[in-house]
Amino acid sequence: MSEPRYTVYLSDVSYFSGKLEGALRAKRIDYRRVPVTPDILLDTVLPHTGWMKVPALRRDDGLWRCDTTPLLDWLDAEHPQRPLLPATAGARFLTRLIEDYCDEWQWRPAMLWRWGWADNARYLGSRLGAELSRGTPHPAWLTGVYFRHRQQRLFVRGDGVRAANVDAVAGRYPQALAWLEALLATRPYLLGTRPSRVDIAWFGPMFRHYAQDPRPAALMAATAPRVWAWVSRVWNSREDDWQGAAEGAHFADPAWTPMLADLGDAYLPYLQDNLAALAAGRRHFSGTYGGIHYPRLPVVVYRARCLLSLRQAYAGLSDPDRAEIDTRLAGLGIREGLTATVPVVEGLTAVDAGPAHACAPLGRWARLRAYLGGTPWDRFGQKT
Ligand SMILES: N[C@@H](CCC(=O)N[C@@H](CS)C(=O)NCC(=O)O)C(=O)O
Repeated sequence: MSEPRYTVYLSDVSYFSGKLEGALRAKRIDYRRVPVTPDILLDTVLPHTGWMKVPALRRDDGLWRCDTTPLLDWLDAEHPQRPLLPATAGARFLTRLIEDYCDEWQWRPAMLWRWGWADNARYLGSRLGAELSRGTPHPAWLTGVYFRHRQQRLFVRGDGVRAANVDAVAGRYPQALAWLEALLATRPYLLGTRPSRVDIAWFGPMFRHYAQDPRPAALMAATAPRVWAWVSRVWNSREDDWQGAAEGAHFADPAWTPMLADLGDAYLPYLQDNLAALAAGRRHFSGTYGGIHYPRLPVVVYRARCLLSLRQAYAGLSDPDRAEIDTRLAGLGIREGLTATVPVVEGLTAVDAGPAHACAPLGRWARLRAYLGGTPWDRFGQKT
């Protein structure tokens, strides 16, 4: 049997690794799985991609790709026979918006549900500890305790979650379940009869976090059986899904409206404030988004780049496509969020569609710092 063309470096607990694997499986592309260890991250992934992040994909000719959104665009162009992106420009644009929202705005509640309760956090800490102690002299339990605290410090408290807003932030998950339950009442996949990028976008939070972490999984099974079944359907999607005519994209369905309304009401204002804070040279900012107050949010450079990408995608639509989108999104605050004047940040570019950036091997201390700290979240996406 020949070796698969692609090797994917991944973690079995990772949001974005699950997202990429869901897409590869839906497109029926064979790949070799390499669960990472610290040595693989430091000696293979980091030098070839510039980041201590998973997933990363290597093609058999040595080409590396990382960062799932541009990576999946590239994969659809390389393998057009089972396209995950919708055929029309308007539906592709709405897909891009929703994917960005799932990647960046659903991340906080997914991290809270994983790390915010001691029982769940202990379980995940022990899985992460086993993964990140392999090949090191550190005991798995100690590594687990270290990474549990690191994740809580960076992605829960460090991302604006406090006693005053914890219930409201946690409530974003049952809210998302209700949105998806409503959509899945009339179709097997979110845009119809075959998997699409919108399924893959929601698969990020829903698969490795919500469907597999014990606490949110129990809630999904009990309250959202259609979502529970859909998670398995995406993972188990089959050749049959691609037979027959593709149904048209269903963004016209009013069941999409509450999700799009949250995008306009909460996510885009947050992205604008993040960009404004970056332009002002700040490291933190506070704000109220979708009725929830978040104190001391970190300025995340990658998300400033996301806003530029979304603005460019909107501006790049043809006049008739933009008019159609504007009609669908009327009153939701999205057009305003994508066209408001924003400050210029010197050197800031939209999310990169090119190959991964290699970086020089690290010295001993830099290796230790990278092992313990990873790629600083707020700087992810800046060229090294
Ligand atoms: N935008 C990136 C995000 C990748 C990412 O954040 N991956 C997480 C795992 S889900 C990671 O590797 N985190 C390492 C860390 O926190 O240091 C993508 O879409 O691939």
